[in-house]
Amino acid sequence: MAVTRTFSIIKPDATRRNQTGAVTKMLEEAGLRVVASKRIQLSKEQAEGFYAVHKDRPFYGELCNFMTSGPVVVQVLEGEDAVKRNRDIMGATNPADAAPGTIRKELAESIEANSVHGSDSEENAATEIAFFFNDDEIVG
Ligand code: YYY
Ligand code: MG
Repeated sequence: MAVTRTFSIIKPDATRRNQTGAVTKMLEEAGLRVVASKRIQLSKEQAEGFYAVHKDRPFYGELCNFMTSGPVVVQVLEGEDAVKRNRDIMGATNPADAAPGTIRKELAESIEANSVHGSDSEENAATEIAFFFNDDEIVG
């Protein structure tokens, strides 16, 4: 299995609860290395652009509002099979369905305020990393 990269967001519910470290610790304990990280306030345009794939879904407007409701931490994670490894430690989209020990089960509030984003494919990971980071901001 190759060392690859994925893109993660620590969402506003988690930054509000001061759980940036708790989330990052779970990512690191799952074998992922943070090779880029910055705390930012998303603009409405950034949130809408980032989640454009969901623009026809009923939750799109609320999701974009939520993602701009407070600071987020955008991160590039590196590790063996990083996309899948991150999705596994994140848990199911709805915390109520997430397995014990996953970030969403242990920390998240609701299906919307679910603490973390993670890329769902290597192709999307590359696109999402480029949305927020220049190459010189990523130090492996
Ligand atoms: O990749 P993941 O975050 O697990 O779920 P997606 O289906 O890509 O949805 C993105 C995001 O949208 C989800 O993390 C919360 C929100 N959302 C929602 O608020 N209500 C839904 N019924 C489905 C998704
Ligand atoms: Mg998704």
